[in-house]
Amino acid sequence: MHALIVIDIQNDFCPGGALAVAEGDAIVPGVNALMREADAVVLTQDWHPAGHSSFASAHAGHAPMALIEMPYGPQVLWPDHCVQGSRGAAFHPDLDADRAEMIVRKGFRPAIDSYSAFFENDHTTPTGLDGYLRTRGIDRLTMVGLATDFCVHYSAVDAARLGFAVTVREDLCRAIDLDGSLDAARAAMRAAGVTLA
Ligand code: VGL
Ligand code: ZN
Repeated sequence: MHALIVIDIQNDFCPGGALAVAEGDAIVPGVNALMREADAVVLTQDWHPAGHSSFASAHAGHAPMALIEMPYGPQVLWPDHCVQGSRGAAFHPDLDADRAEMIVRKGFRPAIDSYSAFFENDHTTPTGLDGYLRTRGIDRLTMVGLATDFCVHYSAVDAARLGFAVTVREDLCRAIDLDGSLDAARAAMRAAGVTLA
């Protein structure tokens, strides 16, 4: 069984959004088309409480895109984005979200960020997606979405480590590319056994 995992195609990651990824909206038609070929479609939704610890605004003296040390490791500080219930946190209006059988929300714990669809950034707190996929008999994953070098990257690496066969469709992803993060993400995904297509 094969699932399409659609990562964070939300207004805030699209042009005009709070953490806009260049051409983030350009992938929507291709993602919708791919949904029709999958046995199951899962969407992820970045879903932060106001004042989340990954927001630069929650750390006096730090600007967005600064890197700080959190108890669980290094953390990029982001502009406020994907606040629960906001328009920015909603899926892109053209995304065929009705096709999804499961929506995984992540990043809702105030003190910890979550890039991966499987684990929070401490790499140990699970989201429950692993159990959902396994109990449905799903063993192959195709990943698409935003952003290639953060949430897609961490989700793909975790999925491969958990034993799924993972393909990332790079043509249906777009990157933030912060200080070489896209090249680093590609290398990490390849090293984890992820197929980049
Ligand atoms: C993401 C930064 C912060 C992503 C989420 O979806 O890649 N990036 N929150
Ligand atoms: Zn976020």
